[in-house]
Amino acid sequence: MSDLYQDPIGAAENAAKKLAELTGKSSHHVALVMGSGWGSAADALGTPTHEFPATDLPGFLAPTVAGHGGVIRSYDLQGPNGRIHALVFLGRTHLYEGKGIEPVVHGVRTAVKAGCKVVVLTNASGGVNLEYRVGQPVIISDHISLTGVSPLTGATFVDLTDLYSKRIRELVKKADPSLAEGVYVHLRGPAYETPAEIHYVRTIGGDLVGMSTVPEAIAAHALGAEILGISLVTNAAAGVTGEKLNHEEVMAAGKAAAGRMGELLSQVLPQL
Ligand code: 8IG
Repeated sequence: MSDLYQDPIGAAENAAKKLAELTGKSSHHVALVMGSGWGSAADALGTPTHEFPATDLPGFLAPTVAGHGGVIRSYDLQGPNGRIHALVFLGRTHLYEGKGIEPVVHGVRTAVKAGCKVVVLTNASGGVNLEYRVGQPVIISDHISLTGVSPLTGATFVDLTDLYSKRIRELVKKADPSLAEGVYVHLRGPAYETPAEIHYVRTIGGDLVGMSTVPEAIAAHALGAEILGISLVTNAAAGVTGEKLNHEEVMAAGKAAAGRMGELLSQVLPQL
């Protein structure tokens, strides 16, 4: 059995093999990672064929944050070109948990090794762009990484020009033309930013701030997957309103918008 830290790709292959055993599906086609508060959006996909704790697969850590489930579901969805197998992760591992980068990207690597050609990454974020409102979903058009951490090592010079697939973004905007697009800026956390840091993020071209998604997008894309990122603005970033930030407010805003997100995902997913 490959060690997650010594041989992360081998570890993902092991997890994919166990996934195939547990679901009886030799491959999956699309993966979805559900961020904070997005859990009930997954319910709009219908009844999963399988559901189990992520820790049933090798290499997955037990979750540490309230509302970050650590559950894996497999769905059979009806698409225009037949039935597709969708793999859904409820909850993810974050860099701020302090376990290093490998557990953060193990889920998406497992998904790609299980056959997923498309990975949908959802998250909750702070709105930096002054036009954004709490509860608004934003399609991620690009990102800026401010963590100094990459999931890749060695001479892995991956092109990130079209990291957040233009093709898929156009499909999503066709389904909901009211959706905005924005640049997601990744910070390690777990502290939220200072108002000065948010001013800096806005100055360098950021629209959203958050603590996830970027390493997963890079790791999945490096293995050949196409990426869609959708961010739900659950609070105004520090200094935008003068209000303080709290985790409960974030979870509540996520829950409130889950219905709209669920509809969007169930409409778009089968087409991917
Ligand atoms: I939800 O304001 C959520 N996640 N870094 N800043 C950062 N991450 C976040 C925020 C925020 N809101």
